Amino acid sequence: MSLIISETENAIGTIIMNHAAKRNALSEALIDEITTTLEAFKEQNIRTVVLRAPSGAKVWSAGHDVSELPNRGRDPLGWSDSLRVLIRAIQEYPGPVLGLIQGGVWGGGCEVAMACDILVATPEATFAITPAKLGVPYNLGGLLTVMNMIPLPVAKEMLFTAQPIPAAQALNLGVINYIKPVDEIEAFVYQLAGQIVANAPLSISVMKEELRLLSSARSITPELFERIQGLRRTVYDSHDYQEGLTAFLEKRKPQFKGE
Ligand code: LCV
Repeated sequence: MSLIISETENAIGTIIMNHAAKRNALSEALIDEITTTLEAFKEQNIRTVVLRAPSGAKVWSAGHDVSELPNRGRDPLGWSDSLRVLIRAIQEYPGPVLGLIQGGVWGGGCEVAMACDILVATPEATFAITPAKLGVPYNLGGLLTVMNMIPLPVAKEMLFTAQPIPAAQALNLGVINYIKPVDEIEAFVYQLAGQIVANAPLSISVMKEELRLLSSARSITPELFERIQGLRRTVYDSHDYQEGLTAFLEKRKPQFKGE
């Protein structure tokens, strides 16, 4: 059974994440279907993509599929991790990806939403960045996505508390472009998409890539990179990382010891 619904109309593609039983947890299987569809959209010269959950969804995405995170001793967010593959597929798609957000957006799902180029959310939508809840050492690229989208004090609050922020606050911060009621959001998003596909696709896709390259341009020395990787390793090698995974899967509160 497919975990997404996809459709195309007038150079606009739609991908509906449709794994309600797991609250659209970003499993390898779900991510494979999304990235495969994005590749197919590229072949069909789809100029703009809408990424969404089914209308009325209470959860847009529950984030990384925790049951697929590796046990301690292995970087859970390495380059080839499926969540990282999906983030890059969205950021590198040669046309704007519009996030139509309804419901809760959790963890890696938040980063997927923030990898989209334009975000429109319903008033009930919330956004939570949750590595601290699980004991996960977020990766550099992921933190850069967060830093590029959210002012540092609020980014730190979201990362350190792992608590959701409401759509209204996300709008005030400029993380999302619009808030629209559930009975208006679809028409609004597709009208926006229509405006985009009426413009020059080459100009837009190159500007999107220029902005991606400029926003990710940071100088970091090999020594600094290795120091950061060493720090992250102390986290994913830790008791607390294992405890975070185990507690989630056992549906209980984790007991973190700081070791
Ligand atoms: C696997 C799940 C998940 C899930 N994985 O429904 O950003 S990082 O670094 O933290 C990164 C590693 C990451 O993204 O980690 C995941 C962060 N996500 C979260 O912390 C959200 C975890 N999920 C929830 O808090 C709840 O599921 C929400 C509030 C999203 C929905 O609550 P609701 O009561 O509607 P359930 O919790 O009953 O979940 C329904 C089924 O989906 C599974 C969950 O285990 C349950 O499966 P069973 O029916 O087999 O028990 N599920 C939910 N999230 N991230 N599986």
